[in-house]
Amino acid sequence: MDTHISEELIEKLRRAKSVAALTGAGISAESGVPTFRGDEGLWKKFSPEELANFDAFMRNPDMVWEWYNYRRKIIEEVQPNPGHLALSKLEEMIPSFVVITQNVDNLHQRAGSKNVVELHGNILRNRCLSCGRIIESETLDFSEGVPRCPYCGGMLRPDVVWFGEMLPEEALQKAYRAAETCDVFMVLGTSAVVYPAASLPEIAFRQGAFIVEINPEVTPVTDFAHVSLRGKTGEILPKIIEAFSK
Ligand code: BJW
Ligand code: ZN
Repeated sequence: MDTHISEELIEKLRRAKSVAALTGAGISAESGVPTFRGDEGLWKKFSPEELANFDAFMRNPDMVWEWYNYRRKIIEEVQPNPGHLALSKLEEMIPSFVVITQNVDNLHQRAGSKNVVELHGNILRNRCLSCGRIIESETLDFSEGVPRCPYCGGMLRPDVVWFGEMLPEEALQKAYRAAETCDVFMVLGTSAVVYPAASLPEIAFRQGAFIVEINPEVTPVTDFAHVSLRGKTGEILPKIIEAFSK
C-alpha cells in the first residue's frame, strides 16, 4: 500500500490558499460507524439504494426507521477519530478550508471543524412530511410505530437526502464553488460513486486543483488523482499534519 507522504504534497498544501476536503463514510469507519458499500456495509443484506429512497420509506417506514435508529444509536455512542481531528487542525493551518461531507453523522462538527457543508443532511434532525417542520431526534416517540409530528401529527422522516431527491441547494452551491476555486482537493474515504458529490473531484481536477485521495481501495478518482494514498484516513491524515507542521 502506498502511504508515503511526498514533499510535493506537503508543498502543495503549504502554498494553498484554499483547500476543500470531500469526505464519505470511510472517514468515520475507524470510529466504528459502518460504511454503506461492500459486504460489511450492508444492513440485513439491503443495499443503500434499496433503503435510502422515498418509495422504500413509504412502502415500509418501520423498516427504514429501524435502520436509522440502529445507525443513530451507533453514532451517538462513538467518538470522532484521528482523521476527523486532523481535518479540524488543517482548517486552522490553511487560509480557507472547507469540509464537504456526504456523512450525516455530525462527527466533523464534534471534532471541531467549523466550515462543514453537509450534502446529505444530518441524522440528528427529522422533518415532517406534512408541515415541513424540523424536529430534533431526542423528542421522537416510537411507542406507536412511526414517529409523528408534535405540531400537526404528520409522519416524520429523517432529514437526510435519499436517492432521487435534490441535495440542499445552498450546500450544493457552496460545494461547487469550493471545487471550482480550490488549489487542493482532498477525496477522503468515499467510494465516489454517488452523484452529484462524485462530480466534485472531477470539477476540481478540470480547473487545475491538485487532487489527493486517501482510501484503502481504488475508486474512480484514482484514475485522475495526482496522489493516491492507499490507507486509512485516521492513520494518514495525522501524518500529513505532522509533516505540514515541521
Ligand atoms: C476508508 C476507510 C478508512 C473504508 N479510511 N477510507 C448517473 C449520473 C448522475 C446521477 C445519477 C446517475 N444515476 C443515478 C443518479 C442519481 C443518484 C446516484 O448518484 N446514483 C448512483 C448510485 C449512480 N443520485 C441521487 O439520486 C442524488 N440526488 C440527485 O442526483 O438529485 C438530482 C436528481 C433528482 C431526481 C432524479 C435524478 C436526479 C441523491 C443521492 C443521495 C445519497 N444518499 C445516501 C444516504 C444519505 C442518508 C443516510 O446516510 O442514510 O448518501 S446513499 C449513501 O451513499 C449515503 C452516502 O453519503 C453516499 C456515498 O457513500 P460513501 O460515503 O462514499 O460510502 P461507501 O460505503 O460507498 O464508501 C466508503 C469508502 O470508504 C470505500 O471506498 C472504502 O474503501 C473507504 N474506506 N474504510 C479511508 N478507514
Ligand atoms: Zn408537522
